[in-house]
Amino acid sequence: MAIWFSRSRNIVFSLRHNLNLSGILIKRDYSPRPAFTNSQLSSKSVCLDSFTSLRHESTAVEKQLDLVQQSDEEDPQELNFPGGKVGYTSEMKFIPESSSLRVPCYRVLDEDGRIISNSDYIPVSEKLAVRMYEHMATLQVMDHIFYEAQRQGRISFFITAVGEEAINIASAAALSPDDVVLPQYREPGVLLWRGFTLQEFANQCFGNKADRGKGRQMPVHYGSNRHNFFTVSSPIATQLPQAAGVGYSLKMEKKNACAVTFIGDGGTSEGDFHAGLNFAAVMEAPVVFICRNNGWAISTHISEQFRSDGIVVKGQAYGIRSIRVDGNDALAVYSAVRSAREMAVKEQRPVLIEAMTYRVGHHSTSDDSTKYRAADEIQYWKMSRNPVNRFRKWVEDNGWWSEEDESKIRSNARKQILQAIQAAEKWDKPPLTELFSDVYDVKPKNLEEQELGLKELVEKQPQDYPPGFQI
Ligand SMILES: Cc1ncc(C[n+]2csc(CCOP(=O)(O)OP(=O)(O)O)c2C)c(N)n1
Ligand SMILES: [Mg+2]
Repeated sequence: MAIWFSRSRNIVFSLRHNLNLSGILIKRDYSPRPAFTNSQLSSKSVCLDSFTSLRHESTAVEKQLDLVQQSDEEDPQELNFPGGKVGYTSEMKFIPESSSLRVPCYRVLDEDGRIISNSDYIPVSEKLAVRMYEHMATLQVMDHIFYEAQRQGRISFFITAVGEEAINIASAAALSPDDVVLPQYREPGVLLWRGFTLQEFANQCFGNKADRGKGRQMPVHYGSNRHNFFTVSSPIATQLPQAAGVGYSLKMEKKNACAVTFIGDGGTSEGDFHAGLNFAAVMEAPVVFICRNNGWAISTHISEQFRSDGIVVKGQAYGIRSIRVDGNDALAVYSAVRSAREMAVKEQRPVLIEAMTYRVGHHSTSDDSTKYRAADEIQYWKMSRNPVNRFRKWVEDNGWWSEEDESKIRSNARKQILQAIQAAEKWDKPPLTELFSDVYDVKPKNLEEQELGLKELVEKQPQDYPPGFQI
């Protein structure tokens, strides 16, 4: 360590000499700062100055100059270390595994859909609120019908977002269409908000000829270039390091946009979660990480998933600003995501949001959650903490929504989704040859062999394939 210090000191001295930087001394204040509220954040001067001093410094040469300069007046009570001075202590004190108080959960609406007085939030206009509510209702209808279609054997698989409608829609509403979304799989509402049509949802689930993924993915693995929405990928958490890369590329191109990635509580146990956060922090990439903490990862309860105070505390460990938010409160989600994306883009930094919610439905159509969780627990979240009902009460109390609007939106959505499903079901499947295209410029020999093998199989067992099916 001593050798390392003296070597870097020599480099810095020679740089200082060669570049004539001897007079540079940047004064830093490392004293602790209070937490910031949204209103403070909106005051640009307060926010930028204070945050700069809160961040741990990088080891760039310019900053090392400062470090060495300061070492001339070394304080024996401090360790002069790259990244900032560290105070010494004679007390052998381990940092506790968690703070005595859990990180509070930011909310704006109470359970009855009333705004809690003195709430710090970004106002939502009538037009936006109605649009958000309409999308939540449409998402509910869509989930219900597709789920039933799977039960009838018309599609092979489905995943609902029941209970997580506020995270889906309010986060989407808070983003700019240029922000690039890298989803997990329980966020179809973001794509719905961005204009992916009900027909496109149906085409993907039926894997027909019109599906942009050419029928090659399982149902619910939606994706759309047009909507800046990466295709859902089954392996959990792979989207996080990718999001760090997308954010960094937006930064290099000086785009007024960020990457936004979603992950579940279970996904945070993957190495990719940690790699993604660390990459984004170190590269100062504009990425908003949204973790939907819905209590369960299939049948694994969060108490078996981690021992930390949820996910929010993990942000600080990586040097990422973080907030815990009530994921069933659409106004809180909207405000937190909007503020986070503003910080990400303006300050070129990642931000982590932990949205507390509950997966009301089964994990997927391959799961029966009554086998591992209490019916009362599901019922409580379905009825007492329902995000759609809560937001509806607020919109209704404002006089922006009526019973008539309610039945109209639901019956229209129902009609359109049924029509979309009927059409999607009738369309042909993509030709099997498509299975072997797109990955390689020139098809390799092993794929040619597999294509031939499949052709022979279809010819040998035509009864296993739709009538008239050809490769
Ligand atoms: C790398 C990897 N491991 C395991 C799985 C199987 N798997 C699919 S979903 C899931 C649970 C994920 O839970 P969570 O991240 O909390 O999301 P939620 O389903 O609750 O929205 C698991 C283990 C997978 N798809 N990928
Ligand atoms: Mg989960």
